[in-house]
This record gives sequence, structure tokens and C-alpha cells, in this order.
Amino acid sequence: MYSLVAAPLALIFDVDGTLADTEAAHREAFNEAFFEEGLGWYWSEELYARLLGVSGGHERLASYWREVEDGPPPPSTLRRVHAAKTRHFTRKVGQGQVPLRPGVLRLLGEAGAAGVQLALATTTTPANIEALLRAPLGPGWRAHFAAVADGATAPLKKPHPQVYLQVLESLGLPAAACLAFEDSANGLRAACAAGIPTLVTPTALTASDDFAGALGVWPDLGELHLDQLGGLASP
Ligand code: XBP
Ligand code: MG
Repeated sequence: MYSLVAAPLALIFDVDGTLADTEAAHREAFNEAFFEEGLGWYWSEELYARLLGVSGGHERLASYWREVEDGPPPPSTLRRVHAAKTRHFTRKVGQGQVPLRPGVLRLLGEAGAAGVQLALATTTTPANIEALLRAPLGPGWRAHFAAVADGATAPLKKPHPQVYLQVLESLGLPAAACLAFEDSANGLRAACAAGIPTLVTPTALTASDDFAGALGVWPDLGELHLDQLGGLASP
């Protein structure tokens, strides 16, 4: 059964992997925190691609700890290691090391000019969002977004739909009037569970994910313009 998606009233963007290809910087930051803590761990690209199946850096750490250590992960250690990792990540990203992906800044501008609302729905921390968006959007980046739901507002991480449900409530819009952008299977499942039509732009780390249920899978947003978003066939 296919129905056409009307021109969306709001665009809801995932952050990591969608607005910017940040996971390489996250992985480096995790490894720098592990070295600092003397944990003797090192997450290779291959291992990290598997660990990304767990959304949320804190949850990812706990899951890996249970995999490789005896006994449950000490909460205070998890908090300390994740805080160290966030310091390393925000330093890297704050130096402008991670640019927005192709087409993102243009699409944000087109939406703003057309009065289409913008929102963020992410499992990452507020500090990471701030560090990532200050460089391309300036210190007033938050004003571009009508709603932001993140790891601080939504303890239940993707594929749970909590961040998307929070954004829909803040926007006061029905799911079908919005369009979500994601990079991963967990993110797609979260947006679909909230009933939101979703476009996927995978990264190298998520290219082999299962994107069943997506409106479409694009390499990036470089060729996609706002006026093309209405009329997409939804599954
Ligand atoms: C992707 C995630 C995040 C990042 C790490 O978030 O799962 O956990 O991998 O960031 P998104 P934190 O929903 O934006 O794709 O360590 O801050 O969680
Ligand atoms: Mg993502």
C-alpha cells in the first residue's frame, strides 16, 4: 500500500551520522578515554561498527564492559569514562574537525526560508550537539530548531521512539506531517515506531544496516532539495 507524503511541515534530523559523520570522532574519543583510564581497551573500526548496534555511548560502554570484564560495570566508572570521552569528543568537534554532511546546511536553510520547522532527535548528549553545531551554525544554532530531544531528555535510547515522540509533542504536529532523516537501523526503527516517514542517508559504518521501512535510502542529501520532499511514496 503506497500513499504519497504531502510536503512536510517539519524536518526532524538525527545528529550522529546524519547531520555529520561523527562516529569516527566518537570512536577516537572513546579510545582516548580508555587510555586515560588505563582500561587497556581499544575499539577498532570493525569492533565499533558492531558496538554501534547499541545506541547511547553510556549504554554502549556498559554493554562492552559486560562482554569483556567479570562482574557488572561499576556505575561511577561508566560515568567517569563517558564524561572523559565526551570531553575528548567536544574538543575535536569544537575545533571544526567534523563538518556537516553534503546538503545538510543547504536543506536547513531552504526549510527555514520556507517556514518548515526543524527539529533534532538524537541519543547523544547536549554537549556534543552544541560542540558540533556551533561551528557551522554559530553560537545561536539552537534558534534554528523548534524542538530538540536528546540523551538528556530521553533516557530510553533508539530504537525506542522516545526522542521522536518528545519532538512530535514539542512541535504539536502529527507524525505523518513530518519527515525524519536518519543514518542507522536503530534510528530508522525509532522514527518508524513513532509513525514518522523517514529518509536514510547511511554512513560507511551503517551501510550494511537493514533499512526496510525507509521512504528512501540516499548516499547523502547533496542533491535533495526541499521542494522534492513532498510527493515521496511512503511504504
Ligand atoms: C548516535 C549514538 C550516540 C553516539 C555517541 O546518536 O548512538 O550514542 O554514538 O554519543 P544519534 P554519546 O541518535 O545522533 O545517531 O556518547 O554522547 O551517546
Ligand atoms: Mg545516527
